[in-house]
Amino acid sequence: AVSQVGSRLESTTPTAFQVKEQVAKTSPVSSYNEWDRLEEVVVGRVENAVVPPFSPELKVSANEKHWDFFRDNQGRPWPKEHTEKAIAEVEEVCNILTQEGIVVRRPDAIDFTEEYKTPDFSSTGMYCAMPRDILLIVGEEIIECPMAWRSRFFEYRAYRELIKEYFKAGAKWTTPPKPLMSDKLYNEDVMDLSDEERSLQHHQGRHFTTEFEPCFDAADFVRAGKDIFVQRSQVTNIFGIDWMDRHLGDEYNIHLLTFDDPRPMHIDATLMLIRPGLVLVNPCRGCQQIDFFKKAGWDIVETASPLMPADHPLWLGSQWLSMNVLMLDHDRVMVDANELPTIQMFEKLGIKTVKASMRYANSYGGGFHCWTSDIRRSGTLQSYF
Ligand code: DAV
Repeated sequence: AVSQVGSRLESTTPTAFQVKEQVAKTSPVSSYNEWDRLEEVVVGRVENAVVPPFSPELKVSANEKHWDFFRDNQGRPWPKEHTEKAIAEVEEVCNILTQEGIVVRRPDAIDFTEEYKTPDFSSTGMYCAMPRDILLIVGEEIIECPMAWRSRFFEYRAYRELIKEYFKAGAKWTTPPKPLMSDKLYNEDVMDLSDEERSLQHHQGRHFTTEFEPCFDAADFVRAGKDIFVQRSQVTNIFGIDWMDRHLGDEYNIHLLTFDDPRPMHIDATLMLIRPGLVLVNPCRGCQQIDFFKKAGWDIVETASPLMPADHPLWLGSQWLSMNVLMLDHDRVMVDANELPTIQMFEKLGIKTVKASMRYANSYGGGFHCWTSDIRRSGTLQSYF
């Protein structure tokens, strides 16, 4: 069928066979873990970002002290001065990465204010600041994750120009089933529970998202070659994890981790894989399966205390973004210039620190790891366990 289609094309259009020839043998997308030498990375944007609706999914994730902010500002641009400072910080991050010889790509700052309506819900958008949430890179494949927040339903539009380009150059491109996001995906009452009660229900298998349909954010997964770790969070359900497990097949092992965390959303301020044999953990969010790493001979290091000032507006995310670092290779880490204890911790571990300030960028819910998605790292698929 392919050659028939090709033969009907205009002579100026490449035939299917020629298209295949043009595809590079090596994909521009190739990343199997969190630590091999970084060659190309997508860095998010907060330009045109909009405060998401004050919805149940937001309440269950954002600290209660910011609820008034969200109630008052939903659907509007985030505070201008703060956003300008965040933009400047992220520009500096891009400059540093470029100086390190890493190719930096950016999503399109599309309009997020427009209201959209599907048969199941309506919403306004949010931003394209956190590529780590939406783009899951497994080897040569880009997976556009079916995220659970209604305000993020159309976020993929900001990345489509980039993804099409990567596909044309040889990458594999997958979009898992899009969730309907009807009310059936959410246990709304979970947002009103105390942290204790929410944690209890979480460990008993009842969460903010139901098992109505698959949903997952890329940032709930961390990759160690053939072993991929994931948590069941407010935005990633078991249905979604099963989808990923079956999709990736026998070549990969998906391991489900559980943590003591009343608001689990994204694993990368809870457990971070630094390099083969070294896992960084959040001392306040115990991991119930940490023996898996111990038995494999890995060193488990508790991250240093964060220095984020209590009065700094962290609308999304927590002070633990201090451990949300980006490995440039086995021996170099990008870390917040303000987080001295974390810097000293890495230096003691023999890992050189590349420093930049992300305080204002942190306010939108992410550190270096969240704000980026590695497109290409050197190295191949390996087993580390
Ligand atoms: O745990 O502070 C970090 C992940 C955001 N993408 C937290 C949230």
